[in-house]
Amino acid sequence: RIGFERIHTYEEVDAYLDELARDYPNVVSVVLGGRSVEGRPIRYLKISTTNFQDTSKPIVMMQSLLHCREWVTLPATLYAIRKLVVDVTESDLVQNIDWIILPVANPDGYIFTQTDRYWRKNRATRYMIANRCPGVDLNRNFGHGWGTASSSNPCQDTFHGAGAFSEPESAVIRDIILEHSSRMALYLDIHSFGSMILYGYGDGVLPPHALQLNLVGVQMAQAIDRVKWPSNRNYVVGNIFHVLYAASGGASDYAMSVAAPYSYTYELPAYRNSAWFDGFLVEPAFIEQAGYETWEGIKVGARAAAAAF
Ligand code: 0X9
Ligand code: ZN
Repeated sequence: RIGFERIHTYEEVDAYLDELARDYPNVVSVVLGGRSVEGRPIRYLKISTTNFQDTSKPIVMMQSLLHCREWVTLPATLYAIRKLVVDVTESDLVQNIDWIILPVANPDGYIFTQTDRYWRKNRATRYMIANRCPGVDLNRNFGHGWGTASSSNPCQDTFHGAGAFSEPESAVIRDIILEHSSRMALYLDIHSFGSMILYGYGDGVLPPHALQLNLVGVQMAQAIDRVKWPSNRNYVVGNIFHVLYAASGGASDYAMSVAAPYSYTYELPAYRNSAWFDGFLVEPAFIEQAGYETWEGIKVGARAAAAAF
């Protein structure tokens, strides 16, 4: 069983996926998408009342821990899984939508953060210089605009790798998106921190449906803000380039460019009390709250994207 009293390990999450598939065989299946640089399984859940056979249904996909130090993103996806499978209070979400949920997108990095808490990238060693500077920023390694607003220096936190999808971790996600491209209604890449809901593209170019994207983004943000941790600020919604910075090769940009009309990067808040200054560190008392309030936004996005599908 998985609770929200602490943030769980890769091994615990992996075992939990099997447990869910065993306990809820009619709605949950576990899929091995591929393996990380260090050979760890990258596994995701398919949640569906029709075993993904009803191709008229929209799909919502979400993932967390692409950036492995952003720990609070994991309980956010685990909370969504719980509300879709274990503690179902709004059954339309599972009846009308098929879900793909990938909780640990960067398993090597996540394990590395148990000892080096601020690691962001994967653990690729093939770009190292004089045995230093491993790792590719997986959120600069996707195929939309690859290499245009990212670093070619392996020692940087935004190092983009040898080419689009040079890393197995991003290739796994690409393959899932492409396999389901015709049905992908909403794609959510969950990051932290900053209390933002961002959409593409990372070079500031807006897609034709940008006003719709912004509208649904604001609706999600308002739903979260209504129940948010009181001392946290309201969410900011906008194009990544215009509200944050230029960034190429992002997962959500790629998903929007090939599949999902609604595609966002969530930047969850920094959950901390006054004595807590680092937004990547998560106070245990806020873990369940993070899941609860993020789920309010996800529901709104899922229903809007499904209605437009
Ligand atoms: O820089 C990033 O990868 C994300 N911010 S973070 O602080 N979690 O590193 C924002 C990425 C948003 N990218 C696109 N929508 N393209
Ligand atoms: Zn991130």
